[in-house]
Amino acid sequence: MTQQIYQSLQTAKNQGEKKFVVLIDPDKIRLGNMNKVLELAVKAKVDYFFIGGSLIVNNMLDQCLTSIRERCDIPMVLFPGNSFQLSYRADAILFLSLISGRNADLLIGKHVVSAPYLKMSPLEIISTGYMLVDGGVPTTVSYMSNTQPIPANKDDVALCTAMAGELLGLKMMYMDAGSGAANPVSTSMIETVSSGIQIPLIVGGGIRTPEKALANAKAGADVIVVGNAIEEEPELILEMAEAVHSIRVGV
Ligand code: 1GP
Repeated sequence: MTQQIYQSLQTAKNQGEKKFVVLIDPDKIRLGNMNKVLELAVKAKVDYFFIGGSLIVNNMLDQCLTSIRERCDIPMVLFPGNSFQLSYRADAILFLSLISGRNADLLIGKHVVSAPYLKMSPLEIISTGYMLVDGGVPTTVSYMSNTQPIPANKDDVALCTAMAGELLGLKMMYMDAGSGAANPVSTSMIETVSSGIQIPLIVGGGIRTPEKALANAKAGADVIVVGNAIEEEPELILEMAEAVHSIRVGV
């Protein structure tokens, strides 16, 4: 199994470059919007697509992956909300452990069930510590996972959680305020966590403006993920990608 995507993330981190990711939820994206999003993503040099959602009710995952691949080469990374959201048509999968919560099933249980399938798959598997941070509104993820997010002002709790995940051998951290969060993860929490870990840090949830995307990247996020805002206004892709890609730390 190659580690192409992970290696490219690590190289970018070492060089102080930032990556911009568009989250596509196969349940929510409208077909008309999808074509527009893909066209703009190519133009904006979006680095990756994350594909997933906490429910996926319409069984469109395979179709969504196929239609993206027909139109562009941007790598597709599964961001699964549950163990049914697997497909060999993607390039990689975030093998998520919900380390902000204390639900054993989402820390290791589901992983035991899906491990044999993943071992056989051609997917690049990237073990990722998933940290839900309170975004001001109850999110689908916190309800479905039956876990409490990390309080938004507890930077130290987030830091210790991320450090523990790194020490356990997880290869990336994903701090997420949840899709459609009213309050995205604060720059202060991003600074605190990024300064305490060496692995790539992904940040998403409730990012609605290029300014916030830029501020997060400056604060230490290596990868910025945006979903909702782009579903509503696809043109935002251009400005957001430009803002994130404009950063070269140490140059
Ligand atoms: C959610 O981080 C992602 O898991 C993206 O959130 O849809 O609010 O951009 P938004």
